[in-house]
Amino acid sequence: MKKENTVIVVLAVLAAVIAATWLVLVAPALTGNEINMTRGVTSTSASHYNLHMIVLWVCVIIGIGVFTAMFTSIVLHRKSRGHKAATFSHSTLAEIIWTVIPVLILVAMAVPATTALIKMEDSSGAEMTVKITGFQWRWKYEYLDHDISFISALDTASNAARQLESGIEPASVENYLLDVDHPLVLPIGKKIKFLITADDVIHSWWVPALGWKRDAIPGFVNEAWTNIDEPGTYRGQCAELCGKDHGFMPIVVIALPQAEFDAWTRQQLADSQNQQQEMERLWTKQELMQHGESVYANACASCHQSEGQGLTPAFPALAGSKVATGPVDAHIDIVMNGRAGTAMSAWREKLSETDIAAALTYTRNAFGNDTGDVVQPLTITKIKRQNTKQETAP
Ligand SMILES: [Cu+2]
Repeated sequence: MKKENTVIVVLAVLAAVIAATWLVLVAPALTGNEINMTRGVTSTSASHYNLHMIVLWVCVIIGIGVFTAMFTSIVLHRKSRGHKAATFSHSTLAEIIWTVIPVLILVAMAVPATTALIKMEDSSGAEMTVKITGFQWRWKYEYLDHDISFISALDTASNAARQLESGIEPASVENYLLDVDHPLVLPIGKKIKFLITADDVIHSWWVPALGWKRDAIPGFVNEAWTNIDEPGTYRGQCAELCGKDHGFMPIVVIALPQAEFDAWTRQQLADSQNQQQEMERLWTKQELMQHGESVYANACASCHQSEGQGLTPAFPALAGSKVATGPVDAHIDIVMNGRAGTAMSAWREKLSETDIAAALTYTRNAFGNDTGDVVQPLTITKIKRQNTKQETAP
């Protein structure tokens, strides 16, 4: 090879290697932000990362080849050195080469990609199952093997800071819009299957560190699985545009060693027994008003506004409204089952019986709605049981 050619080849190789090294190593070290794809914490995310790196290096090698050829032609075969353009218009050999080589490269990359995809879809041999249901705008988690279920919604601090009138600076809230009241707690080193669905519109359950994302579609049950390697807190979000508060339904997964997970499940069962007892006792009006105020702030205020003034035309005012000051049975029905054709969704699965009773009592006695009505959690429980009976009756 001529000396000039060698210099150009060496320069092209160096440029490509420097660019790739910059992307993968130097830029993250300088900026503190990962520019490259992250490795994640599961076998699935690791296989995606490895695939991505293989493809990246294939691209680097192709880049070296193409740029070397290009710059060799531009610099060494330029017109000013007396070179004339070739006049041939067809070369069967060249066409065969530039078809066969890319096909071989693509086939070589498709083999590991397909293997990873098949493994991702295979949830057989799972040791526990969690059902995930998306609602506007919260997630319900049901641990099918442990008799545990709860709703996970945006945490109170983020929820307060996102309301403009609160005057709270979002930057002052840690993990702003990425924290929830009840995180999904999972054990590490265990194959966990997820059954993912939705109860209103399409949502999408996505935690990047796990290495996948699945749509939650009403009427469909999508499957996915994970096996988390390291304990930690992993955050994600709903990844499907699902309405007004789409940006406010984060996901938090806490991965714990098995023993800690077992302790957590025992605590959850004890808590749910307490909740059951709370639901069955008679509450005073003052207790319901106090609890109702916080339920209202978390669940109702984003549409009906903090002082019940509403946001016309989509979200009617509750202050002085016919529903909140009218017959209590009709009010309970709207809150539990929603109102067709409006933005009011059904809350029976999204809030506990105690929360629904407290929110009803609060809205019927706050904002100048002095009805004096008290709705007991037990009343809501009875209505819920009746409805369930009617739905399951043959
Ligand atoms: Cu959503």
